[in-house]
Amino acid sequence: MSEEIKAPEKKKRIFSAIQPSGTITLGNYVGALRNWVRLQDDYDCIFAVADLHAITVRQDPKEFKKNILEAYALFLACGIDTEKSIFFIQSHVHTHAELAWLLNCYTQFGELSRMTQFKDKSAKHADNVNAGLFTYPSLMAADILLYQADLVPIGADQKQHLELTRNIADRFNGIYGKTFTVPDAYIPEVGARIKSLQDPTKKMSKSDENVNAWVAILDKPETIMKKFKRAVTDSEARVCVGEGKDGINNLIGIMGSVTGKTADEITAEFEGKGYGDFKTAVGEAVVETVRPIQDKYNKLISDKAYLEEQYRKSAEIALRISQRTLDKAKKKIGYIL
Ligand code: ATP
Ligand code: LTN
Repeated sequence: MSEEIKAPEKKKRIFSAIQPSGTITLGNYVGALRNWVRLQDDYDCIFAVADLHAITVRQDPKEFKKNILEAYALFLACGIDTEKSIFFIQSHVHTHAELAWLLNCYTQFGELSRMTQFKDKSAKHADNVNAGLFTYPSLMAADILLYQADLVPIGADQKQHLELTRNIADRFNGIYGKTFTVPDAYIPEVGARIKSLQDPTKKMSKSDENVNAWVAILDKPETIMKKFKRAVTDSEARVCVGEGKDGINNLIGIMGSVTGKTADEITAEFEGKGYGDFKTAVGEAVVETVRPIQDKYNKLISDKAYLEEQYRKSAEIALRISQRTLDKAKKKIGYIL
């Protein structure tokens, strides 16, 4: 009997990106970054720092440059490994801007007008409702479609953009024949949504002007402790999950996400203890989680040559892969290559 020889199964491809629009928060870490690190073994992963997207909102040049490199180094410090994954800076790979232009011509004004992020951000930055803010989703579609990604890990707020990406891909494929893989969203399990420490009905967001609302991965231990001590809670003074206890629910969620403990275990542990003790314990647990990341980050950020080697190497591979898709799309449209 001859044994059947099976070809090794091809790993699915994942693409995701994050904007360097501020300092990376605990919310970004728990909701995105940490999952990306875990996905690296099972998928063929391509990640990017989406710096082209970031200028849809005005950026201070010095601060912006610092944020891009900080995000890159921080991701490496968290465990993104350029031996396993491709991890590049979006503006280093020119195919993104080029495909985005092409896709703009296959995206309808009406579709872009319906995007909630556009409506929210144009209300928030009423003095700078630029065309880039409007066409932001076609650049995001280009990011994804260039790599023929099967899955895109995103937060719930990006679902609408992914839906539009799928529509653009379908439309293009419908006109010219199969050119792009139509990607699926990959949304992590619920419970990973960290809320603002000052208004726990809102998500923790790096662009929140109230610095006490978020904890940055690179915040000093004493700053982290201070922010947790100031966290908004309720007047019941019982550490347990409950309705109307958004602040405590959030702190329990944070504690659970950094220690792996369940809400019941946490409740049992803090039975009879006050909120002050609990806040201190959550702060300490977060400090312990970020400590090794910060140590690694500090080493990386002082070695600019190493960082450059990593992002240049990844950009080169990303360019090679994405150029194939771009050429394919251009050929189908009728361009002379
Ligand atoms: P901004 O304030 O600039 O909108 P943000 O902090 O809300 O930034 P995004 O850049 O929109 O973050 O998101 C990056 C990734 O982090 C997304 O995958 C998103 O789902 C995830 N993320 C952001 N905030 C949280 C949060 N509070 N809890 C869990 N995941 C989050
Ligand atoms: N819009 C996303 C960041 C982003 C992205 C992407 C995510 C840019 N390009 C491609 C997934 C795939 C955000 O603001 N979180």
